[in-house]
Amino acid sequence: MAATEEIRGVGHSVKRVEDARFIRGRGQYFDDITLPGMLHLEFLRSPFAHARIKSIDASRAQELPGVVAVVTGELLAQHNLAWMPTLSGDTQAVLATDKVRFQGQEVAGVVAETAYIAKDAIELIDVDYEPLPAITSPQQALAKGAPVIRDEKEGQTDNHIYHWEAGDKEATDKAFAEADRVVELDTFYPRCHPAPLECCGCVADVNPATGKATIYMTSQAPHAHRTLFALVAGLPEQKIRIISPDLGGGFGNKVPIYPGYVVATAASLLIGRPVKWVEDRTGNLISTGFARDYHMHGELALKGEKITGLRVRLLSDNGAFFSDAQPTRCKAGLFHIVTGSYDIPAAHVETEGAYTNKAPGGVAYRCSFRVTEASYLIERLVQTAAYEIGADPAEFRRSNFIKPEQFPYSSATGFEYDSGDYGAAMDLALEKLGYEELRREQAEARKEGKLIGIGLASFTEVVGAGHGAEYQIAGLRMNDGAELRIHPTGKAVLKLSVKSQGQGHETTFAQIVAEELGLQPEDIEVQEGDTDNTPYGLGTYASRSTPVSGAATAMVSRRIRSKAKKIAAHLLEASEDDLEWEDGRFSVKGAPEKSTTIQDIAFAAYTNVPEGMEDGLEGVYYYDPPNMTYPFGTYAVVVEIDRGTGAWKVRRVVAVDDCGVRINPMIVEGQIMGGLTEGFGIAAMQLIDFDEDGNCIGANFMDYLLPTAWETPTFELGETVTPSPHHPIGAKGVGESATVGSPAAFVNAVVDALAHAGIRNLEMPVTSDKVWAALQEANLAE
Ligand code: MCN
Ligand code: CUN
Repeated sequence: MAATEEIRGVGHSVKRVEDARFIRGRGQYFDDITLPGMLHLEFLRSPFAHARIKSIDASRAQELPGVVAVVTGELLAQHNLAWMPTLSGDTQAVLATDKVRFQGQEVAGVVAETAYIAKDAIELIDVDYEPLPAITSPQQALAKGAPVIRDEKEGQTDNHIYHWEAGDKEATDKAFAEADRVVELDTFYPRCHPAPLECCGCVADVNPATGKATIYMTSQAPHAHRTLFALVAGLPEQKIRIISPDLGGGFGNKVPIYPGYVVATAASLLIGRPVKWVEDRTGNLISTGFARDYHMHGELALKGEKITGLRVRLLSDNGAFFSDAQPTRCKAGLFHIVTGSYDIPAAHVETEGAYTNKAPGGVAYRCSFRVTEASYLIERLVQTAAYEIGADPAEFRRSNFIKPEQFPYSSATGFEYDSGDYGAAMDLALEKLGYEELRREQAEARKEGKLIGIGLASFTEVVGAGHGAEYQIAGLRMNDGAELRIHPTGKAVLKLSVKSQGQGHETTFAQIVAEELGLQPEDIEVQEGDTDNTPYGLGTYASRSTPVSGAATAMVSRRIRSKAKKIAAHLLEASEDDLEWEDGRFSVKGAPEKSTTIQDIAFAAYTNVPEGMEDGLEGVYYYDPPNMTYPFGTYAVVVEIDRGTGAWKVRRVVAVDDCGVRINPMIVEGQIMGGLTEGFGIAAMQLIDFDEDGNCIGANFMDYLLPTAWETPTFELGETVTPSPHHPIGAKGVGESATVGSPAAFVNAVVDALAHAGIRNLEMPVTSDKVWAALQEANLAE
């Protein structure tokens, strides 16, 4: 019986159960779904970044055999669907009506019997455009006399979106006035794109007889999407069923609602047949949620080796529609951790957002609401400060870290860090790296004309939104549910509101139940993604599944355990107070032979409950976290620079992460390696750029470079464990940590190789030509 075998609960590297179907090609993605009578949707996209639409003539397309309908903005407008609300209270065009506002924007959709016919028909649509000047930077956007991109918005007379600030301006000004030194850094976190292997898409099936809309879609947040569909389209919520099947990666790209989902659903509703939309790679790269595009200016006030103040000015390029997924309290999530791992008494941050003629987006890509940018800025700034005062970057960090006894720590911008031991994580990283020895080697090498750089990042992240009273998206509190049913034979089904895109939820969430109830993980099936069959919750992003839904899972298991205890007392004819719980069984204190297993209890729950008790062993729990969780770590990177070409090679990467208690250490390490690969890609090569006409450069994988196995360095991992005090099992989220923390470590490493010659900054992606220019500037080129 199970109880004699070790329970593979929290802390076990259980193999990923989902891989059994993935590696056999038996996953089911939305594109695997074919329904009878299904039609195909393709989009005509704008060739211009900014142009007025004078007319659209779709008659030739309409006549092509096999074309069922051409959907234009004008048609959608008749149903009040030409515009949709964004997650941050702006509006976004579903299909362009008056103007196109970025290259690649959806102008019309063709619905046809096959995708090939639909694509051919796209070519037959004649659009008469009047090109307008394109705005490709927020500086241009905010300049006097700039053409107004959002001229359709009432009262919008410029391209400015918001001004937010956080912290104490007066205290910060005082800290700077009293500083003995001020260190500054201007840097730009360029636009990049999550580029999941599977692009976005859906199959929308509105049944004309029942009125039920079943939408199979690439969604990281199926419940939130269903509610938004109900609000936007006016469909009754119980008549909408979102099914998010297996996803081929998301990385934040599948959080927003895109025109494709809306047009496919509207088309299915109007035509009465299922409609499939499959986005192609270029469509994905040029029109869906990009990330970053953030101009940052940071200043540190120093007194000796102590940081006494931080001042930050930000300028954000939000593209043509402001569509950040924006929880209320968060504003710019950057505010949460802009002071990083450091005890900085005064801070003040101001941020401006601007519209440009670029695709909307802004938050997504393995970050949590701009914390990636915050982490990058502070980790680049502290390194700069260390050079300026002639301190060792590691020691400088150490003397400014928040100390373990200061937790829970209130930051200067008003957030409470739950727990941390930054020194321990850094010590372990330095030890693994052999830091002292490497510094000696670096100095020796320099004498021989060789350039070695050592870069650190001691990041703090914030994940797990997050306290429903303060964190809401589109008015919805950011909570998550877990529903657990134990069947008579002691096997269980766990249903979750979150949605894995590859993170291994089916394995790890079963382990949480295993830990709490003493069932083996293989006896627990985890289900996600179907809104008709899972409890409500806001979904998977911002590494919130473990902090929120993971907590709900632990809590619902405990709720069930307390009912199980009552049943056990009945079965053992003992008082509840005399029972002990261990490894899946209750036994009578002092009489261990008198015991009953969770499996026996499950059977009794349906056959032999105490009088007056309701049958069954199941429950649902909606978890509202009391606070966010703050994972952290230190990443260390060693690089060598080729003085002849500016090429840089990564010699080593040491990554020490602390995400509290690790549920599945193997999966956590997989998350970290994946995240480090993306951090490396962003630092070294991933760039979505635009020419002056607003043409997107980076619209395919020839131009938008992702690291392959060839370029990706080897990672050496380490861990420390500082549990979250407010999470039921002490876990913090980890999915994004490595992408948040590592870009600064890579860039710091390259800068470090040149720092002795006065180089302080290189902009991402740090390509060889930029390093070559720096080598020239520093008289180090060979
Ligand atoms: N985990 C654990 N112990 C912890 C923390 C996490 O064992 N202390 C496990 C979890 O149980 C889960 C995985 O690690 O199986 C990630 O958990 P978590 O940190 O809670 O993050 P989420 O599940 O909410 O995933 C979201 C996060 C985000 S926001 C992006 S973006 C991202 C990421 O995960 N996208 C990914 N990792 C990804 N990994 C894959 N393969 N594909 C993506 O699209
Ligand atoms: Cu910011 S990307 Mo993840 O939160 O889905």
